[in-house]
Amino acid sequence: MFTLLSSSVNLASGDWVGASFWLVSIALLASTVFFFLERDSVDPKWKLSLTVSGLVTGVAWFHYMYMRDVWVTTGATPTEYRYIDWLITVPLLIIEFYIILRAVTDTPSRVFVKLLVGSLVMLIFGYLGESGLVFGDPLVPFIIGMLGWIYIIYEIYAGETSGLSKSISSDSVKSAYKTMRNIVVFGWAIYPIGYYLAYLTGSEGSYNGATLNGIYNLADFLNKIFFGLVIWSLARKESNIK
Ligand SMILES: *C/C=C(C)/C=C/C=C(C)/C=C/C1=C(C)CCCC1(C)C
Repeated sequence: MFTLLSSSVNLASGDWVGASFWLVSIALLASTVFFFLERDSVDPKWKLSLTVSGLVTGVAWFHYMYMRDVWVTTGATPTEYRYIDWLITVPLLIIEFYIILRAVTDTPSRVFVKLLVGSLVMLIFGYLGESGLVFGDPLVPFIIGMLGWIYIIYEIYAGETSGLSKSISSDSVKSAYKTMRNIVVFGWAIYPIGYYLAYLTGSEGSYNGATLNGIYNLADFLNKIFFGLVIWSLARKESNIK
């Protein structure tokens, strides 16, 4: 399956972006194993959340194996790998809100649909901007993508999703919900900042693939692994595991 594993190209010393690909890929693999093993010891009610956390890190690990290999070989990595990964992992992260709310209160499925639509607008326009398809300049698709993200933030802080979260009675579920939505604001903000720095700061041609990949890698560590750990910690507390 992985011709990659037998690749003759190695990480060059001083290649910090390559090193970050390496670090994050191994951490994603370890997290995937961890979330699936831990799933056995929590209450049935929380198993689905841990399954989804493990899928997020597992899907990302798979893509990192490819991105890392292309990076060390060519010093670049296709935008497509990134966005195919996000297209799967972002909806999986967003569904965690729905799963957690559903575990504690009556939650209509439109809550998930709304968050999904926000994520798709954000990702589709982000991709159109980075790939240069359809739009001539990267600013307009960036702004539309930002609106998708802002809509998600509105939903989880003030919209229907937030309204449902008010009926959470358990303190640990309440605090996990708050941490998760803070991650969607502060952790997720790293991506548009990376986009801005890579595409919007200077004249055309100022695109910096090293900065962008380094920033996206850091962001993925936080938003996939740390996010999963917040859910894992919640599931343990709610299952009365010390
Ligand atoms: C695991 C991967 C995650 C959590 C990826 C999240 C990606 C974003 C929050 C991307 C956001 C963007 C905007 C808000 C504007 C347009 C450009 C994007 C796609 C980088």
